[in-house]
Amino acid sequence: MMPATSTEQVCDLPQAADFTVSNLAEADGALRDRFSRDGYLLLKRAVSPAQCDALLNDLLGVLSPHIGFDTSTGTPTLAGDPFYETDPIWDEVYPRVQKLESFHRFFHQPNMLEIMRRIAGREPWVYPIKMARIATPRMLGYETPPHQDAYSHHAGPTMAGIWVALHDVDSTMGRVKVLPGSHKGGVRKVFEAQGVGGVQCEIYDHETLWHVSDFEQGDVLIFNSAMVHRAEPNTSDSKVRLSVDTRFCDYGAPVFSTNLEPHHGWRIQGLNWEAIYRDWKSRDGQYYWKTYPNCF
Ligand SMILES: O=C(O)CCC(=O)C(=O)O
Repeated sequence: MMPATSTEQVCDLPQAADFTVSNLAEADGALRDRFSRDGYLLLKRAVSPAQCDALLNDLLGVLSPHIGFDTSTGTPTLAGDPFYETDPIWDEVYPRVQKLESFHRFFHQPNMLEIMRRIAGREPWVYPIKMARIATPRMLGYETPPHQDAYSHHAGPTMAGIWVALHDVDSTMGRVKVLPGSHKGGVRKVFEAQGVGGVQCEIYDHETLWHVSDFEQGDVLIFNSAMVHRAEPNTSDSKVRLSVDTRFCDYGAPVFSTNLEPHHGWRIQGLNWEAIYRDWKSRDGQYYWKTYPNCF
């Protein structure tokens, strides 16, 4: 099957079905079988509103005045100019996001670790790199292109992505979507592309059916390291999508060194662990990754 090598070919054939829905009340075996079949799991409302709101409020605190919150819709809103990863406004606010203790601790809470443990069936190790996504409107063409995390994180097969919607996300707000089953063909060639990450992977001609739905607050998307996923453009007038994600693997699996650095620490001066940890209330868990036995 010939790959489609341009963004146009990828975007011209959009077909979508709803995500297959999973939830934490299901048996571990059923969740693992579906994860292995589809390459992803959408766990509905797996994180409590209280946990989501606590982090959302902290994020909104450091994103002010660029992003506010519409209490009537429960949606973050853009207050000024739009921006995307690496723009000057993003570079101004992102170090403040990265310095939030609650942001780094979010995926280490017991219920989050339990979700990862249940899906992997093994003791999980949470990558130090933590990402916050700020998808603003009026940045069409800069959304995350189709990619596989196995490439971007130099990761092996037990690595998975875990992504959490901190508020409801409707179809105008730049939802994340997945190409079910695409993890089965291994790691693909990549091409330069505009948007977060700067590369997109091959999409084959027959791969036209994406899975996507609106997210509710607390929905968790878990994806296999080789599963192709992307973001839709944010076509709303002023709504902003805020979500957080990281990666995890079986404890002891090889982890590439860049995953031990703060997200964008490689290009934003002074964005290092020392600065991130400086004002935390507790030192617990700081530098936890230093004792990981298998980095390369
Ligand atoms: O949330 C997004 O826009 C992108 C998420 C993503 O692609 C990822 O976590 O790898």
